[in-house]
Amino acid sequence: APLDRPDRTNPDLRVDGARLWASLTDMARIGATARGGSCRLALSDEDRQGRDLFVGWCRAAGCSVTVDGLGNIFARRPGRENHRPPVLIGSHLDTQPTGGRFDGVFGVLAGLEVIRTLNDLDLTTDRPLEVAVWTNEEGARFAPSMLGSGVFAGVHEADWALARTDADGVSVAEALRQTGYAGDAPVGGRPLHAVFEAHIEQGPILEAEGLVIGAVTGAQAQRWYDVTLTGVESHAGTTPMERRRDALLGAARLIDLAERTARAHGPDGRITVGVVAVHPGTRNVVPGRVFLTLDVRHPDDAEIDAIERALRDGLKGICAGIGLKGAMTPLSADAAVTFDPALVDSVRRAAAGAGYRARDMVSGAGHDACHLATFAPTAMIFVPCVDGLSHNEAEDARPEWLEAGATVLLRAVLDAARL
Ligand code: HGY
Ligand code: MN
Ligand code: MN
Ligand code: MN
Repeated sequence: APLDRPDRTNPDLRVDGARLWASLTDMARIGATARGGSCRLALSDEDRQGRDLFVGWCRAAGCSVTVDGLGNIFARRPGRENHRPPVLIGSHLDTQPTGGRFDGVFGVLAGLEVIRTLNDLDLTTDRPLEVAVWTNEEGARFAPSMLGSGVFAGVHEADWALARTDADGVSVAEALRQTGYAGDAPVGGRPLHAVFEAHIEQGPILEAEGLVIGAVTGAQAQRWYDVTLTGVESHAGTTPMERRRDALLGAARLIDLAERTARAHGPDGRITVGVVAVHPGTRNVVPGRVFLTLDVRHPDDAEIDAIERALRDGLKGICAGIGLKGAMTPLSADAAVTFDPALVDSVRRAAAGAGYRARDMVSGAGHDACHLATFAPTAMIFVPCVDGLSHNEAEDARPEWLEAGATVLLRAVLDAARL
């Protein structure tokens, strides 16, 4: 029934937490892993099934759905003035291979829950609303991460992104065709009035402080590099240690240097080597070539520059010491983000109006919202996750946390959608 005061001060204005939880449970059945997590790699058949499920739900909720050239999905709910730029709620449905049931999915389905709640209230907003699913946020199948939102926001060129390939050489363009999500809508270039992304914190702070809402003021800088170390393959039995040009020894020294460099720039410096490929990879050949990845994070751009210098200089020294050739190639570099202060404040007020204590915080994880923030006023809403664990099949969140986050999202969106 329509609320007489459907604004953020109305204590009764909240989403249907049970319906949100049921949708998350239905989505989690797609790509469910034996250990209770999710595996829906970007533009895989599981991702296609999840996308199809979401699109069906949006159509059933009265939305029109468009797909752009990067496979980004936009479910649109008309307002009174549809010529005006929309308020957009977005996140991602793709997961890590051993991902959880909430990372990304919560933000997408919280957006759908906002639409469903407005339908229940028979409430028409002034501005149109859109719920977006951004392609390849995780960067697990195709690198770099946040690819679809990056092209939409003008951070990456569409052709470069479409040509990115996975480990089997399948391109983004080919995977879009295979899944039927090679849309014809132009990518980006259209104004958005305001952007919100609700997400689990993927860290321990909110739960440790007994809080349910984080008003995210920004996100840390992150850079991805490809590293190749080249030495000489040789016989494990006949090559004396002092004559070896062992690429894997070089990699081991670089990984140790990365650990020490992150700590030297602590407590916020973080460096991860997630992928190591050894060539030829047999037991009795001294490795001639190693490929590895570096994921470098720090809240401060100057610090991340210093970390990069330390890694480059260190790599040179390691290679000189063993007689290797080393190459460290930047793949993506996202500066530290500051979200829109007015929208962040509307998140704080929406939380207060709904009766939740909130705290400001900076995101340790990267999000699609980070790219969108370079394009339009953007803010994020965090809810806790159990033990702060994420990018793990045991990722968990309590229904009441998710209901709170979606209720705050509803209120902040209503605020932003009002003329
Ligand atoms: O890597 C990240 O920070 C994000 O979770 N994809
Ligand atoms: Mn995510
Ligand atoms: Mn993630
Ligand atoms: Mn995100």
